[in-house]
Amino acid sequence: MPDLLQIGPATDEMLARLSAAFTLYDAPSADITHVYINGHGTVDAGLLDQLPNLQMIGSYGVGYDHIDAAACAERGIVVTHTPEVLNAEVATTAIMLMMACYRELLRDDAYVRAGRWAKEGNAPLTRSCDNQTVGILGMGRIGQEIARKLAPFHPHILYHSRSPKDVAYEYCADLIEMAARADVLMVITPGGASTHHLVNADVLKAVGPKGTVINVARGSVIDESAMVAALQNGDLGWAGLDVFEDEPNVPESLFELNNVVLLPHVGSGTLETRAAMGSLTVDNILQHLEHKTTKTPVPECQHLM
Ligand code: NAP
Ligand code: 8YV
Repeated sequence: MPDLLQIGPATDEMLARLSAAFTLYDAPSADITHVYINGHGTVDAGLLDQLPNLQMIGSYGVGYDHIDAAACAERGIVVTHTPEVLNAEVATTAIMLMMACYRELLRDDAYVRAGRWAKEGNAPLTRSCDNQTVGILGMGRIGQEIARKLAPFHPHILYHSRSPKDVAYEYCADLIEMAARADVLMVITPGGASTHHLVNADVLKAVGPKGTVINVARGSVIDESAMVAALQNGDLGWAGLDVFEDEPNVPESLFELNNVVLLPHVGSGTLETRAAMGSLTVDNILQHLEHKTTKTPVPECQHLM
């Protein structure tokens, strides 16, 4: 059987399918032809040098900023990811974070648990999620799903990306201008060098004390120190965060703030969606083994198929 390097955990179902076709290893060697990687490991030129016979990498997740895809393509190694199957789940997470911020879900839950309702009366009023101006940074597969799922809340949708898309929402060529107009800035671009600290102190200032930032993209897209400072001093109103710059380490100063909702990178983390991602990841690996083709190569590797 051919040799597969497993980087990070996989479900029992994925492991059963992979081990029926490969011998699985947890360390690199010259005999490895395929790699399975959970979204959180790293594949760089140093690792590729230790895998001279590598043909294909199946990554469990749509974002692949943890893999040097250009270096893989140069060496003829195909990288696959899991687009589309998680759009709906990640969009739900983004909207859930927006609602938790707006309706003070965590504050009011704590209010009831602490017995304050009976002692002090009704909790303070919150803000409505209806009729908000939502600026979506990254109008790709997931950004478009967020816009569609928000429709019952009658938002005015603005979006920013490097180029306009074929959608019915208002394109903003200037990110700061969009941030200034938006009540909520939803961040859903890829990670990596091209988006590093795209949401900087100036963008956060433009969102402002009455505004909310939601990040379900990558922690690297927001200047986290600037965001923490803005949340602490009231220059930014609220933040709903699924992702952080140095996961799983989260700045402890965020734990003391009441104007944040924090999640441990679970945007796609339901049983149903993770099963679909797992199936697609393994389908790609097995299809490559049998036919040298794949279902969902990353853009950098499409010419290799
Ligand atoms: P996608 O379809 O490729 O969409 C990405 C969007 O971002 C496009 O509209 C793209 O438009 C825009 N963009 C890319 N670079 C940009 C830049 N430098 N400045 C402004 N806009 C930029 O990707 P997707 O499937 O929606 O996924 C997006 C990302 O979500 C993934 O890469 C991943 O990092 C993250 N994600 C997170 C979770 C989670 O669990 N929290 C789950 C899934 C995905 P232009 O190319 O025109 O700029
Ligand atoms: C996963 C993700 O958490 O798809 C992505 O880009 O960030 C998430 O869906 C991750 O890939 C699984 O470890």
